[in-house]
Amino acid sequence: MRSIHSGSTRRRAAFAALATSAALVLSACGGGAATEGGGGTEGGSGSDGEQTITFIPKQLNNPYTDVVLGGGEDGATEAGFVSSEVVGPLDASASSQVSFINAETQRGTNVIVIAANDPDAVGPALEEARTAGAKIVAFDSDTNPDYRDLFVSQVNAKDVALIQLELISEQIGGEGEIAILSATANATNQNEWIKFMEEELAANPDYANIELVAKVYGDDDDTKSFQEAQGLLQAYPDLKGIISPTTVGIAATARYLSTSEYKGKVALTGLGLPNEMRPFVKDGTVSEFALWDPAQLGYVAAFAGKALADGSITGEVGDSFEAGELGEREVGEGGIVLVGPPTVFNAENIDDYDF
Ligand code: RAM
Repeated sequence: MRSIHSGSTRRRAAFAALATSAALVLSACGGGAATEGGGGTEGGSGSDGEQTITFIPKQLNNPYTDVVLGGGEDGATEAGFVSSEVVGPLDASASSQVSFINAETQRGTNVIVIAANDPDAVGPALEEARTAGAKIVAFDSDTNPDYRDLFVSQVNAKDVALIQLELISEQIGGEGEIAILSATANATNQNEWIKFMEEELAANPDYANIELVAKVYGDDDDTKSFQEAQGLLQAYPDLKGIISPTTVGIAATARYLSTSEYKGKVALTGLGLPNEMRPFVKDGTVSEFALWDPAQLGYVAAFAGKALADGSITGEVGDSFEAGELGEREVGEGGIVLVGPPTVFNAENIDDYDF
């Protein structure tokens, strides 16, 4: 649905410092968090609600992550955390986050916000953190629901899939071969979107003449994504379009296409950052792509974490909490809090956005 042009993005050009405050405040809480198992008021905090929050993104060297974390830092401050930190791996492989989770457990961090590189690989470490009293908020990419209190999701996963199919279908005139260039093969968010895309391609008669011929993985690594894009066009000379549901993948693919013979002939859409995609929209490599406001994801996750740590919600369906200037948010089915909506960016509106 194209209704999704949003006028309400907060547009935080939030290339915030990745390492927010260093490890100072932790001495105030120490192991206090480890003593409170759950649910009560002021639960989990060491002293008078002085709670700490740590964000563990999929990877640190990702411009999308920087925007998400800028919103997270703002949210953490506004929600009243005494310290907000960011730790995480440089690569998005399945188990790369485990040691970071363990370190937070040892420090007695009250709220861990995580974008899971793998739904299960982080499970045992998160269980230990919870046993020690931490609240777990997944955002961007969910864990197995058993391991977290809430998942703050961009947009309903199926809608994320559908908008990308609509865009590619329009751009290739409703027929031909397409491929998906994803992030890592184990990322929960990517795999959910791809699953919904495959189901819709099979079920929706509008897409009967579109054939998904390949799924490849650039691992949210710029060089690998670029090479995978190149490889796709060599392997599938009739390819009409590429969907890349990752900001790293779509930018690398656009860069490849922009100087290749395929520019303007092979369509590219997916999920991208306006600031990264602007040159490729202006030079005609890309006509339309989508994304939500990443800063809002971090912002809402921080407020969700505060409500959990305060014990004002437990993550049950129907729980609600105030998310600062974004207003009240409710926990839906599956313990999911939606942020949305997505915006479609094109030559007409891309200059209105700065993230
Ligand atoms: C990449 C990551 C992230 C995803 C965005 C759209 O930066 O894969 O998880 O949500 O793209």
